[in-house]
Amino acid sequence: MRRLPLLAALLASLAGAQASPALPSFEGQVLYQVMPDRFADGNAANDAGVNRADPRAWHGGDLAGLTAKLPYIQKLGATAVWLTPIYRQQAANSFDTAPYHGYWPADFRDVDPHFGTLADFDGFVKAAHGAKMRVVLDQVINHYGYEAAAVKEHPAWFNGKAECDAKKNKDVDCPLAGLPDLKQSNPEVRTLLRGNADFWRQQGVDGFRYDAIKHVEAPFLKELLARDRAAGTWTLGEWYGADTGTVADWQRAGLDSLFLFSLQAAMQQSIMGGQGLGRVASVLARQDELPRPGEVALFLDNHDIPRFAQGSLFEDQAQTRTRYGLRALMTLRGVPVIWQGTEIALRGGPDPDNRRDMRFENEWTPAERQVFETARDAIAVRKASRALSVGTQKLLPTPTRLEDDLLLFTREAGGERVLVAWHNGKARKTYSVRLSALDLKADPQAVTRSLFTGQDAKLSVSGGWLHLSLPGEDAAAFEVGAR
Ligand SMILES: [Ca+2]
Ligand SMILES: [Ca+2]
Repeated sequence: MRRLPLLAALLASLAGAQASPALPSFEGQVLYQVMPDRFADGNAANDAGVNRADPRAWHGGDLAGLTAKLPYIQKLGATAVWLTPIYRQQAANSFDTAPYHGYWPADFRDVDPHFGTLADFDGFVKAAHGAKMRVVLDQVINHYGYEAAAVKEHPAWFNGKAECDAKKNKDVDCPLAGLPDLKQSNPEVRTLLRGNADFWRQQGVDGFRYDAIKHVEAPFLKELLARDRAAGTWTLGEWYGADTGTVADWQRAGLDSLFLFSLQAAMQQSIMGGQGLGRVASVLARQDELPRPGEVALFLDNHDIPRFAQGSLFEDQAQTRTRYGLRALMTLRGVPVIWQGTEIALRGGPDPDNRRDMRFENEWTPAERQVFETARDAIAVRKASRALSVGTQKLLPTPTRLEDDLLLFTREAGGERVLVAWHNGKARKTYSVRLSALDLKADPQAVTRSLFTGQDAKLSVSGGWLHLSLPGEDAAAFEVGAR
């Protein structure tokens, strides 16, 4: 009898533990984004309608090609792959464009024959998992393709002109780019979308990237996310243009991660555009608003915006600044995402020019090889450092006169601390900043070199001053020991 209260307490604590299991997490991962049609063609037998000279046509890439290129993605150092949608697409073209991108689904529970079969997808997932890599699949929950049979078969599943005209939230209830807009308040639609998530979960997918969530009915989305979380599926939402406030709101509403578009824009303008780093600092300064800053998806570019390297007229400058951008990305708290080709500074303007075919090692120029080596090294440095991969991030107060050219922050995990310095000046420069002004304590030490290979960046501390010798337009990271 006397044991009962103890037992009751034990049971209660077990119940408590069950009520709040560990949340799905990608902190420490490096995600590589693939658009299968534009990545690698592993099977010429499924190349119906392929015309690689036409940027709006199918180009022949498929799951067999992606599976064959997993060693390449591993060599780069990525630990997870995000595939844009692989669903069976509408057969017809719309606006003279083939559904090569995957965002015009006709059947959410099958693989488009251009990409292969469900068995090919299973083979890919098994190969990825065998290589200890995770798989994130794009999920479309807002719409069907223009020409999908379901549009005529189930008119009640869609918002029509009347709904669009009547509703207050046009983003949600009006078609996005004219696409047949799913009405998530319809119970059949909810059943369909829940079943789609379960279907792909059963194929072994580790995470979902939810497309266009700005345009989806929020009550349904929250319900879907709760089911994913209960099943251990990590969720990454695409709210186009999201800033820190939107990311924070949706992390609270049940998404594990969203893309931080405001940081992408700031990095594009500062690093590639040569404008001051103050705009990056002002985004990073809002980090504490985020419930889970280590989960937020960080990127230089993706398939919906012009390529990062397109921000310079000059190819060589774009390559240099992409190397800077890749190193900078790997110093930040969050989940870095690399869009296929950014690791070689592939160029391209708005869609579809930003979806040029991926080229691999034997097709690279020496300069592209150099960008790749920088990317590979930066990822390796991040993965080797607990501070860089999963540590906290603290922005240091840079003196006002330097804030356009210099961004300083620390990353810290356990006993390990790394000082990060981004330098936007065009030429090599030595900065001396009072440690007290940085709110930083550091012991006098011999010269410390940057963690990045082949980079001539140095740090030393003497007499209450921090001295940094930094190359122009680059990001460096220095181990500075425990606090
Ligand atoms: Ca093919
Ligand atoms: Ca909608």
